[in-house]
Order: sequence, then structure tokens, then C-alpha cells
Amino acid sequence: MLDRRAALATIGFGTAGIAATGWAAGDGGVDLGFAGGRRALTRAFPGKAEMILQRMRAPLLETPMTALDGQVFTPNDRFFVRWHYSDIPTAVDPATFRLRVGGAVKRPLAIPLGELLKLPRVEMAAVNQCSGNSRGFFTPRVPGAQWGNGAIGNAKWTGVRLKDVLDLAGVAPGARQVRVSGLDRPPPDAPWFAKALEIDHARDGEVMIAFAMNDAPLPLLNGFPIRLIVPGWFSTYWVKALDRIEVLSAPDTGFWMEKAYRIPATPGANVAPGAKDFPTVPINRMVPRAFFTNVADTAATTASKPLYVRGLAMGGASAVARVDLSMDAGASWHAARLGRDEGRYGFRLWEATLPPLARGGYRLWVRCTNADREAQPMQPTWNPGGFMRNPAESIAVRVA
Ligand SMILES: Nc1nc2c(c(=O)[nH]1)N[C@H]1C(S)=C(S)[C@@H](COP(=O)(O)O)O[C@H]1N2
Ligand SMILES: [Mo]
Repeated sequence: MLDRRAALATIGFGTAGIAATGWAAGDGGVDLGFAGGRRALTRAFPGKAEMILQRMRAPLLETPMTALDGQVFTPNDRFFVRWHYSDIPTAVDPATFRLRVGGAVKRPLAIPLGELLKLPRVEMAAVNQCSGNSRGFFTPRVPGAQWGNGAIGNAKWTGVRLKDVLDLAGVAPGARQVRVSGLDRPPPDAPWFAKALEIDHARDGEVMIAFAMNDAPLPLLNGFPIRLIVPGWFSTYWVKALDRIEVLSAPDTGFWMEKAYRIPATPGANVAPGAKDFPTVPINRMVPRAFFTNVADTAATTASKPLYVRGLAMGGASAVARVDLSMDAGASWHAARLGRDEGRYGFRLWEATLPPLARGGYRLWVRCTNADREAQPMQPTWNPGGFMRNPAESIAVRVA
């Protein structure tokens, strides 16, 4: 329980406009909580139940917050979807599908799915989060998909180690990176969507090729038949419908590594709005986050009733160490209860019950700290790509 004293020593309704995202808007759609954030809901996509429609082609589908509430694993039919190009696989024949492994290897391979499945199996819970998740909240606004907080999901992934596949092909001496790409195709003159990992990262035994998601085949829109899982890293590297692995003896100079998905080489990827010509690095590890999932941006309660709040937290590149709540804008913090640990790269449930509060308006903050002692900042950072947003979230609480 948060103590009453801390609860009372609080600020009133903030005007910061920070809001939980993906809540019913009353007109059958949702309001993502930023200007221009109204979206329709859709059931028009194969393998997907109700999703927030961000874009029809290439599909961008966001998970409503209500679909994340109360469970660590995001159902496959509510898992967000993001493709860059509209020419995406609409059917894949598992019998003829081949995973090609080439480049700086001793034995180039074209591996049938049946052969891939013979390798030792690994299983891992891991959060898949778009680099631009929550971009719609950036102030000043930045171009790119205007996501609320729902370009994120956690699944139990089953697959094989990328390392084992590379060992089958035999990595040649002098290998530097491993580049991956999938079955989607760019329009004429646009660069193939391909991402590269350093060779040691690719061979760390954690990076995996998944063929199952929450014990079911991957939905087509999430990368059937196989996709890359890069635990702790943003999902731009989690290449879907993976059909090509190339070992490179020099760093990848392709558009999607050299020009896109780059962040300022500063703490928190933070630069002053309008800054230009700062050094950048490819986006990489995720950072801690915690969300409210059972209450909208404004929770109403009566003075005599305790308020129960819960949500999800992620540590980013390391485990969730703690989740704390504050009712005094971060001056003091109170530990939330944590749910079962399903693995350091996955979501962790958190919950707390606020004591009955005096009538009035409050702001309740939640913050995750990871095992590397990295905590969410109170203030949002800014960069022109709209990447890596992770300030502590807050909701208004009205007690009548
Ligand atoms: N083949 C392919 N893989 C891809 C992409 C893509 O456009 N093509 N987009 C990446 C990005 S930016 C994101 S956010 C994730 C989204 O994964 P999901 O659709 O399963 O949620 O896929 C990644 N893998
Ligand atoms: Mo993304």
C-alpha cells in the first residue's frame, strides 16, 4: 500500500497531457491520448482480432491497452503488426520454403524448415517493441508512424539458436556482421529491408530464429514461418519471414543500417529539439518501461474506496528489478508488487492498491528500474526519429 501521507502530499491534476493509450473513445474507435490520436478499430486482418488501425497498406496495427491488461503474454491475435513495404508475403508454403545462409561462410546453405526444426530447441519470453513505440507523444512532434503505447507485445518464442544455424554453415574467418532479410519486397528503387548484427551478438546463443509464438505458429503478419528474435533489442532487428542470412566481412552499409533507425549517441538518445549534425549510432538495446493497463488516463474512485491499479513492466536489456509508484511527482516512491518472473526479457505484471484518499485530484506515477539500475526518467527525452521513448507514465486520479 502507498502510505496515506505520501498520497496526500501530492500535486493536483497535471496538465502535462500524459495519457495512457488505446482506450475506448466512445465512437467505436480509440483515442491514443495525443492531438490527432483518434483511430478506428479493425478486424479486417488475417489472424488478428480487434486492432487499432494505424495504416492499411503496408499494415500498421496497434494493440489496444485493454488487450495487454492482466496477462504477461500478449495473445497472437492482438499482437501489433508493423511492415515497411506493402509487398508482404500473403501465403508461404512450408514445404518449399528455404532459409538461405550465404556470404562469408564455408558452406552456403538452403535449409528446409524440416531440417531447421531438427536443431536444438530454445524457448524464451521476450518483449517485441517498435523503436518508435509511443512516438505520437513526442513534443515537438516528429514524423513517422504516430503510435500510442501499443506497438509492443510479449510472447513466448520457440525456435533455434542463430548461432547453431551459423555453425552449420561455418562462419569464415574475418566475419564482421550477420545481415538478415525476409520475404517482403521493396517498391522499385527502394532498398531491401535488411538489418545487421555484430558477429559476436549474432553468435551469443540468445539471438534466435523463432517458428512458434505462444506455442502456435507465427501469424503471417508477424513473420510466418520464421522470424529473428533479438532479446532486449528493439524490434527493427526482429526480421520477419526471415529467408536470408548473409555473413558479412565488412560492416553493412545498407540504407536500413546506415541511414534509418539511428539514434543520437547521447544518454537516453536525447538531443535538443531541432538539433542537427550530431553523431548517431544504430538503435540497439531497449530501456525500462512500465504501463498502467487497468485504468485509463483518468481513474475515478470514491473517498472511501481503495484504488487498485496494475500494469506491465519491462526491463529492456535486463530484468525488471522493481516497479515503484509515486504520488508526489517522483519525490518519494513506493514498491508495487511484482507478478511471476517469466524471464528477464519478458513483461512482468505489477499491481498496487492505493489507500482510500481524501477528495481531490492526484497524479499517480509508475516507474520501472531494471537490473542494471537503469530507471525511467521523469522527463521525456527527444530525438528527431521519435525513438526510444520511456519516461515514467502517469495517470490522473479523481477522488469524489
Ligand atoms: N521482413 C520484415 N521484418 C520486419 C519489418 C519489416 O518491415 N519487414 N519491420 C520490423 C519492425 S520496424 C518492427 S517494429 C517489427 C514488428 O514486428 P511485428 O509486426 O511482429 O509486431 O518487425 C520488424 N521486422
Ligand atoms: Mo519498428
